[in-house]
Order: sequence, then C-alpha cells, then structure tokens
Amino acid sequence: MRVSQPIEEGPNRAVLLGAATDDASWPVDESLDELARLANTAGIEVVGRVTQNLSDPHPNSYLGKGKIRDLREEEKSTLRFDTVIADDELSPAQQRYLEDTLDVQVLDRTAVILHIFALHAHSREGRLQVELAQYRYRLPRLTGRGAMLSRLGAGINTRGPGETKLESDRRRIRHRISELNRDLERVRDQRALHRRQRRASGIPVVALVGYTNAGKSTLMNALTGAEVLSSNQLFATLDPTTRRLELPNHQEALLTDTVGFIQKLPTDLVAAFRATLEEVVEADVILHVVDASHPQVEEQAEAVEDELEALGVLSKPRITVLNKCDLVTSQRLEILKRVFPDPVVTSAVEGAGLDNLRARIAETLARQFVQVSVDIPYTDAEFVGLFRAHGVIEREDHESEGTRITGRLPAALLPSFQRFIG
Ligand SMILES: Nc1nc2c(ncn2[C@@H]2O[C@H](COP(=O)(O)OP(=O)(O)OP(=O)(O)O)[C@@H](O)[C@H]2O)c(=O)[nH]1
Ligand SMILES: [Mg+2]
Repeated sequence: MRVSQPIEEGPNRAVLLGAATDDASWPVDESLDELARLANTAGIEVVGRVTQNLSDPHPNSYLGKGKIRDLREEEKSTLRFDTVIADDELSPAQQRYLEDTLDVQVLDRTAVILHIFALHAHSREGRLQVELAQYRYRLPRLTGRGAMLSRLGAGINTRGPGETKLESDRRRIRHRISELNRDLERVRDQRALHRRQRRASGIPVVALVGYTNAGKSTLMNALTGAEVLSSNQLFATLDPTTRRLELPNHQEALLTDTVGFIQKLPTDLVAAFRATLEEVVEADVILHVVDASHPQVEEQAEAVEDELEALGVLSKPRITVLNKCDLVTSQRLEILKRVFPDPVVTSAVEGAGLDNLRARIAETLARQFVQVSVDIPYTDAEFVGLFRAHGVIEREDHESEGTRITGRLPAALLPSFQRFIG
C-alpha cells in the first residue's frame, strides 16, 4: 500500500504564515527563512509571507482573523497562491478555518517536514517510520479538504454498511498504523541485535549529531572515506550509516551518521525516529556538529541540546565541532570559540581540522577506558561476559584457576572489577 502524499501534486505557490510570539527564542523572520528552505526542499515555491505579533497563535485561526481575511481579499489575486504554510503545527480546527476561509491547500511545518522525510527515506525501516508518522499526523485531520487526500491505496473500497467515508477512512488508517507498528517492532529487534553484536566486538561507537545541514554527512565522508549522500538540502540524511573510523595509535571506533534535528521538531516525528536515535543513545561519545557559518548558530545548537536532553544523553562525553570554518572570518571564529565549550574547528569540505578531531576523539575515548589486567575465577564467569560486552579485550587466556584478560574497560566499570586486579 502506498501513502498518498500529504502535499498536492502540481505547482504549489505558497504563502508562509508566521506568528511572532512573546516566548519565541527564534526571530520570526529567521524561522520563516528556514521554513522557506524546507518548502523549497519539498518542491514548493514560496511567493509571500505574512507575519503577526501575537502573544500566542490564535486558537481558531493561527493568525488573527483580520489578517487572514486581508490575505484572502488583498493578496489572493496578486500573489496567485494556491497553498499556505504555517510555521507551527496547526490544530485540526485552525487548519479547517484556514481551508474554509482561503480555499487553498493548508500545510504546516510538520506536513512539509513529513513530505521531505517521505522523499528522502530509503531503507525499509525509514519508509515504515515515515509512513507511520504520516498516518499519525493525518488521523485527527481527516476532514474537509484533507479528506480528499485520505484515500489509502487505489480502488479499494471496504466500507462497512452504514459507515461514512470518514469513519471507514479512520478505521483503515488505525488498522494500517497497528500493522506498521508491528512491522517496525520486527525491524527494531533486528537492529537491536546488530547493536548488541557491535557492542560485543568492544569497538567504541561515536555518533554524529547536529542541526540539519550542519555538515554531519560531509564530515563522516571526510573522516572515513564513506560515500554518504551529503547535499545542500534539509534532511538529506534519514537512515543511519555506520563506518569504521581510524584513530591515532591504531585505535578504532565506529562512526555513525544520523538524522538531523530542527527547531519545532514535532515530538511525534521524533518518536517515529526513536530507533534511529537509539544509535545516539548507545554511543560512547557524541560529536555535536555545528554550522559555524549560520547566523542562528547558537539557537540551532540549543535546539540540538534540547533534543539530546530529551534523549537522556546529556551526560555522555560530547565534543562540539565548529564546522564550515572556511566560511567564517577569524574574528567570528574567536567569538564562537568563547560561546562553545572547547570546540574542535573543522572544514569538512576542505579537510581542515580532521587530525585534531581524530586526536580529540581518541583522547575522549581513552579517558573513558582504562587499561587493566584481570584474573577472573571460573566461579565468577559472568564477569568475563561483562568485560566482553563493555570493554575491549586485547588478550584472553584460560588458566587453571580462571580467565586472565588484558584489555580496556570503561572507567565506570572499574570498581566492579577491582577485586580481580592482581
Ligand atoms: N563551505 C562548507 N560547506 C560545507 C562544509 N561541510 C558541509 N558543507 C556543505 O553543507 C551542506 C550540508 O552538508 P551535509 O553533510 O549534507 O549536512 P548534514 O548535517 O549531513 O545534513 P542533513 O543530513 O540534511 O541533516 C552541503 O552542501 C555540504 O557541501 C564545510 O566545512 N564548509
Ligand atoms: Mg546528512
């Protein structure tokens, strides 16, 4: 079964709607610049913008009703727009009001992001996740104009007696959602198994995280010779990729590239990509890649930190990478070096700072792992398993009394092994 795209086919000429609210940390114009880039990535042309200062978005109409009427009366003929995109997630009521008043396609930031995700997901898991997120998003919005887009598959009509089109659509979507959840569970078990195997190999994992378009994939390619798609689009990467990373002193790690973050990222969408982000949760070190050339660099970094906090990984060792340094003046760089704690400065496209970054990763890992030699009696054999699962074994000998292991252990596990250290 194919998901019908949430965005209508054909030319889409959109007007962006933005509410400048009191508590917004992000200036509305910059937020709309970003929304315009999202729209372009989704294949939509942006022909105008309407913003309004409001303490909160209007509960029934997003912007004030006067503003919306002006848009209809004054601008509709001049701008010839067929779509509006709100910068915040619209409630079903807001969506309906805008549709009824403007008689155009009404989208919000989430719908546009979902559309981009659908275009960019390639793995089976990625596709399942996007489909699930799309249905979850559409279920409460199956009325009015949206209902026309709600048909699942073509030519199937399984409406039960006495059931309205809307009810049968809802029922089928719920059914599909539970199917998707089941399929995803299976894919996730598979992924968890792979992660366990990787863990057991004892090679530490380093995860790239950052705002979308910060240069994570370009950095991944520069560091490992991988050929992950990097492109000047938002959310170019959805599916995680892992490659071997060589560090100084013949040390090795695995480097994982992940989906980017964005401000106002809907929690449902984050939930749908939970499995992808488990790679981050299980990493030993997190590389936070920051686009040093972006005017909103601090706000972007903050949005990423918020997501890291939600994932519960703020306590993991983290290295801030100020990327795209080729695009900033040395003066600006000095300022940023004071804003971000102890950053490594890189240019992924020019290959600058990569040796420093490798050295910093090695140092950070070394701080977490300690070299030990332990004699584990056969009666405590479960500790051999523990060492295997979390440490790096360099040598293992089976002696008469027990197992002698030489290797590296995470510093946090040292107390548990203290009594085996001879
Ligand atoms: N000038 C310059 N451009 C860079 C640098 N690193 C990445 N880029 C460009 O920035 C754009 C985004 O790079 P990606 O590597 O795709 O970014 P990403 O963080 O993987 O983005 P998503 O996967 O979309 O979240 C591409 O056009 C890159 O060529 C850099 O150090 N300097
Ligand atoms: Mg990428």
